[in-house]
Amino acid sequence: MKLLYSSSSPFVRKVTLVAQALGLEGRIERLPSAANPLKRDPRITAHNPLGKVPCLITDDGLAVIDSKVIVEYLCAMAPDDRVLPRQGAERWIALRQQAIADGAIEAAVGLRYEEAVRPADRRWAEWGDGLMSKIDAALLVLEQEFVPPRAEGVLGVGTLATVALLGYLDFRFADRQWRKERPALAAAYELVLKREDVRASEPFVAT
Ligand SMILES: N[C@@H](CCC(=O)N[C@@H](CS)C(=O)NCC(=O)O)C(=O)O
Repeated sequence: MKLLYSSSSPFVRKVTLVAQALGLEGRIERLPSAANPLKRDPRITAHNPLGKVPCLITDDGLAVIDSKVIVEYLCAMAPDDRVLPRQGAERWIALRQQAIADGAIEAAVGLRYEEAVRPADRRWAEWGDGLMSKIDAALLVLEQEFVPPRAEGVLGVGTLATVALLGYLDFRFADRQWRKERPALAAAYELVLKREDVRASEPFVAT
């Protein structure tokens, strides 16, 4: 399998964390790309009309797009109830947590584009505030629902998506200091950060 990726993308990170948890990371070749809402990268658009990463190209040549769908694809390849339960309430709780974390990531990426891509004279402060309030509300729920992390062992998709969110907030929005408002989530996150597999996928800007 091949993964069109960006080293700073939180959605790519979530997929990477899930692949690691399932023991599939060694089967994925990573292809560099430069996703940008304005400058479409032909390396991505050749496979994904939306021009977004992550995009997983299967061994059969199918381009699987959207991180949630890629997570489903990987979990179908190497089913593991600890990552994503196959049935019952636990499955829907895990998918719900992923959806909340993903929605907050979407807001954070949108905010990043507002700050890094939109010309300063065309920005609208209320729009940015609206995105930030989605992130704040998601963090409140995730703090209540974050599965107490273990120092070792397999983490579930809800936790992994939350890790991708928190890592991205630290990476792009460190000045917002989310830990002040959410100390319990911060304490749980510190435990997860002790894990080598989590640290190995921390976001960075490729040079
Ligand atoms: N819903 C998609 C969102 C993916 C996404 O927004 N990726 C960003 C990078 S973090 C991207 O490719 N942006 C380029 C663009 O918006 O055109 C997913 O879960 O994979």
